Amino acid sequence: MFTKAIVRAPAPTFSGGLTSADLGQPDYELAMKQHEAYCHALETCGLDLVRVPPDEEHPDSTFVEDTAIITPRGAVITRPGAESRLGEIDEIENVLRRDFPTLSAIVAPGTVDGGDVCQVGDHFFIGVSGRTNEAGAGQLARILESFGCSSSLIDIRGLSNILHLKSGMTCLGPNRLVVIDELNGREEFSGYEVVRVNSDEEYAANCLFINNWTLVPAGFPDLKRQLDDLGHRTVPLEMSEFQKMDGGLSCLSLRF
Ligand code: CIR
Repeated sequence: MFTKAIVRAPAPTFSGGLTSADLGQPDYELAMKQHEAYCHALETCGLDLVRVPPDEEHPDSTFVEDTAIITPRGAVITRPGAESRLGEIDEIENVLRRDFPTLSAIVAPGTVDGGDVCQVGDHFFIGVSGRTNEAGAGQLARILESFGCSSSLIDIRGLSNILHLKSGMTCLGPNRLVVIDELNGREEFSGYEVVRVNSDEEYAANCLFINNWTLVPAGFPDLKRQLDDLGHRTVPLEMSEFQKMDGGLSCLSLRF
């Protein structure tokens, strides 16, 4: 069970962040409303929120997930793969120190974005991507091993449609994965029950399982129906303004 989440509202500079989505400029006021609804949903799931002040100098800083990996056995400060995001870790490190007196860290030349790290019980899938390099993935694998956790690397560098591993897959409970077609069939996922995401609903692969609630982006009825049929308590959330900046549901919080 998760009890807390770190969140950071978008800064007024939000629209200046990195994006490849080609969906137009985000509306800042609407992004703030969507973020507040997201925070409210996390509270409904039973989480206490740690609200970090917005950071105007880092337009992507609302995507806090990329700055740390948190496990029950320890936390790791990442080293984000985009240079413009490197400075985001300082404030998150200060906040995490309150709960994790000992923090591990990814160091140069390694880079890791938290969006590339998918936890399934004691196992972690680590995406090697345009943001997470092999050096960073290797460092993270060794740190996780020291926590008693296993990991496997999944190379997504050939997939142009996803930024991070978790843009294309999610873990929903002990044995269930939600996976886009391009990632389906990988041998790393054998042994898991796989829910397939329709090719026209790929964005919905980034959903979020918290304390028996399943947050899903609004507007993707096929995946919602599949999850409802499997007994998930789904909560649709409007995410349009974050989608414009390549961000999904998991990116907006660090849960522990
Ligand atoms: C970026 O390109 O870094 C941000 N605009 C989006 C980050 C999304 N984060 C995530 O998927 N974990």
